[in-house]
Amino acid sequence: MTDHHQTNIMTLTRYVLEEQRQHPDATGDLTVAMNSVQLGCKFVESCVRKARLVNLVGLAGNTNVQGEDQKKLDVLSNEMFVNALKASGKFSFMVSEEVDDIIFVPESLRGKYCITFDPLDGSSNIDAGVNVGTIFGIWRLPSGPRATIDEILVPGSEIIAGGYCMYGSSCNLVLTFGNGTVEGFTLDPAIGEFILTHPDIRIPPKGKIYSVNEGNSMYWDDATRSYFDSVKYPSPESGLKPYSARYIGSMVADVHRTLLYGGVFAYPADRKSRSGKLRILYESFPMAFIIEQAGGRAITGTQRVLDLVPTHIHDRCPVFLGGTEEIAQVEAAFASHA
Ligand code: AHM
Ligand code: MG
Repeated sequence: MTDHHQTNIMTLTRYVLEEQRQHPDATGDLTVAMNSVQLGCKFVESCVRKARLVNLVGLAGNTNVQGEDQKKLDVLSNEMFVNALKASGKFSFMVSEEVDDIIFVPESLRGKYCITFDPLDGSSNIDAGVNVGTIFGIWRLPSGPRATIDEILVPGSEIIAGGYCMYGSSCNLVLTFGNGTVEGFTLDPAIGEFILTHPDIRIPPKGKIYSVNEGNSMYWDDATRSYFDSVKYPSPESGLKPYSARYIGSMVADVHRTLLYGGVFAYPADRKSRSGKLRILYESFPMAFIIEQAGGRAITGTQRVLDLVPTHIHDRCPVFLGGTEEIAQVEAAFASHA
């Protein structure tokens, strides 16, 4: 009889453990830290799946069956992440999109890392059942439990791990530790484990899709306009076909597609939003890190995203990310309009 069950599976926890064993001074701290991230993602995944039903129940007066006020999903997701991350004992402080101030961990639970995260990115899409996601970045704090926020207001290239989890038709977690590989895991709901399904993801150097909120185009600068014109109206001599447009409006989903299929995703600066929309510490940096580790590039138009140094925890920056050929063209457009 043939056994159709795979019995030697690479779970996310096993992957992180094996990754850590490569380092002679590894303590297992990152494995524990990542377990708390995984828990947060599984919790959000289960909430996203139930959101509709829970809301329907909540319609009778906006309270749930226990008579408590319904919490919005982004607030709930944030609380879950904060509690799980604190309990791991591996982080000294964290930055969440949902919280204005730095979140300090009680002294007895501090560790050597900092984590920045957006617990439920794209949450405005949730009522339409569109993909949403969690984005996170992890920093090593040179002063450990005594670290101050200055230790993460450094160039993005100092980040040690970046990842996102997409709550879509399946639940996918994509992760890199900066060793030149990006791995994709899929949640197996039957056993509650993330399984390695997309090993060593490489972004194609050139793709066929552009992804940007075209509704902002009347505010774009000339460089941005000329780049997007060039992908839509290739010169007849080039023999190239125009790119296809895809814009979900959920960064995790738009970046995930760009990573797998190639092309360019952008949230540029414009006359209305001088620094674009995306937040440096928990949106731009982790995504730029992942894209670079997968062989692509991420720039603001004129500068590498990972060379930026934020001054405030919620700072924003313009982002163009994608395959090397697309980003070279973006760079050329900005250079010729400088
Ligand atoms: P959010 O963090 O408030 O959800 O906003 C971030 C989201 C990204 O997921 C997405 O790329 C972008 O906002 C879409 O913005 P817009 O609707 O302006 O195109
Ligand atoms: Mg966000």
